[in-house]
Amino acid sequence: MRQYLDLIDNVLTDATYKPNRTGVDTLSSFSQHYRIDLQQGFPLLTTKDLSGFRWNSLIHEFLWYLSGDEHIRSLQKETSIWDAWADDDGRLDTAYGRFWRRYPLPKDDHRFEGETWPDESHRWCNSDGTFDQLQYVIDTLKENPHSRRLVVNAWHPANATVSTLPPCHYTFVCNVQGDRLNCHLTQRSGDTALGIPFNIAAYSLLTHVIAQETGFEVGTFGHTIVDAHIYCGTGARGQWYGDNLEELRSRVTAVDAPEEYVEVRDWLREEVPAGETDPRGKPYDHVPNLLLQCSR
Ligand code: UFP
Repeated sequence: MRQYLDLIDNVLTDATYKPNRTGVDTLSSFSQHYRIDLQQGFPLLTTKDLSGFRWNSLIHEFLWYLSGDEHIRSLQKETSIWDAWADDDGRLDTAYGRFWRRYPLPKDDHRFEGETWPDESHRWCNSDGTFDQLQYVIDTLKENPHSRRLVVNAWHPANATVSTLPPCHYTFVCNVQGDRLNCHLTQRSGDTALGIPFNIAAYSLLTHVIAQETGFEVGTFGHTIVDAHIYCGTGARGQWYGDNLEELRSRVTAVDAPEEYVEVRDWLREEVPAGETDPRGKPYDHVPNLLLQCSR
């Protein structure tokens, strides 16, 4: 996928050497942006192996986001990717789905006079004093698709100051043009070689799911990465990419093989059976249809 290869090149060209909290230094660049036309196919990169258990993890993590759970107990049965960040009971101090589906509303005595807030009986409020951003976006796409307010925000400023891993991909905006649904993701920090291929796949999947749910064709995925970096040190993280940039460069210029897309899609169709339920026991009805749509 040309856009991703250009992204890597742009990061390397524009980069500043930057130590950071992980102890493995990065080459970092500021404010990278690119767009992918999802009509051209599903952007599953082959520069990073996203097949097999990695795709399985991605799908289950994605379904966990949609469920709105704040803990990872059900997710742990499928993947260990969040284990390091959770406490012994499986609770996380920052969970994307919790903010997507259950963003905290201010308590009564924390509301200023003159401000308008939805009360508990409001259609997108949950009984636990939280707000369902994702449902708001889905309903509004059906009722008022030209709205320019279709924002889902996973960033809570106060939580972010104390969280061990505040959201990287912290806000997305849906936008309709004609009969197509576009999705724009803003990411504060992006590990271009390792994390970004997963982020692209997850948000492309999200765009497919929302488009299917609301009756639109998929459109464009737009992505802005504020700190787009490549780890370049040695040690655990450095080794993932090889210890030198030449190896990374040679890996990212190996352009995708279309057969691999097909292989992963076939695998996907088999692995996520119809009727599977989310942690609250609700069926993921959209998943099998989604897979058919992705495999067109
Ligand atoms: N990171 C990603 N994508 C993600 C995710 C993390 O690229 O979805 F959760 C990377 C970005 C960065 C690190 O290299 O993980 C998070 O560190 P920090 O919080 O210091 O930005």
